Amino acid sequence: MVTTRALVPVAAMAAAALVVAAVMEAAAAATYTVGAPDGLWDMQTDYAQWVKTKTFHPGDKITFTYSPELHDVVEVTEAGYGACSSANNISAFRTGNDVVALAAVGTRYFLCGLTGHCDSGMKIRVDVVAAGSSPGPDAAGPASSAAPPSASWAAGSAGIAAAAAAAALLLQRAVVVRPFW
Ligand SMILES: *[C@@H]1O[C@H](CO)[C@@H](O)[C@H](O)[C@H]1NC(C)=O
Ligand SMILES: [Cu+2]
Repeated sequence: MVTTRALVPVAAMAAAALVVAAVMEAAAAATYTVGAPDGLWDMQTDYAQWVKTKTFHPGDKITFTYSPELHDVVEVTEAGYGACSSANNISAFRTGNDVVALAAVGTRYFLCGLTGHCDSGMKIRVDVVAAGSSPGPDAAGPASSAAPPSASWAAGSAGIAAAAAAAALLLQRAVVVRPFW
């Protein structure tokens, strides 16, 4: 049936559109409050542990929330991070609610510039990975407002396959019932 064949590309396009929508949903930007929910930007939080529960993608943001009388935020190089030195910093913030955009893939380093704080562990290394990259084995973290990308992707993929199959079936039925539309 010629009409059915003509509709196959339409079904394929519908399925493709659903896949595109799912990819965009999976890539939706997230904002993470550093240290939350158990801590913030403070002297107690284990940031190496905290980042393990997250996967950061380009477009995400991190927010440093703290009292500006007690702390600040300094973005530094890897060397500055290792040495706890803000001397050659990349940028510095001290509003108490500093939002930093993670625009590109790469590693970002932040520390508190107040004397002794970085040495006490108030430093964080943030690895920003390409969208679609799966998180590491430790990444199944608790209490993130955003669902883990791998989980949402798996759920989304299953839903898309079902939706695409349903769309294709509906299109075929439409041809049988109304051959001349
Ligand atoms: C950042 O570096 C500049 C020099 O480039 C320096 O003047 C400034 O004090 C540094 N900021 C902090 C918070 O250390
Ligand atoms: Cu501090």
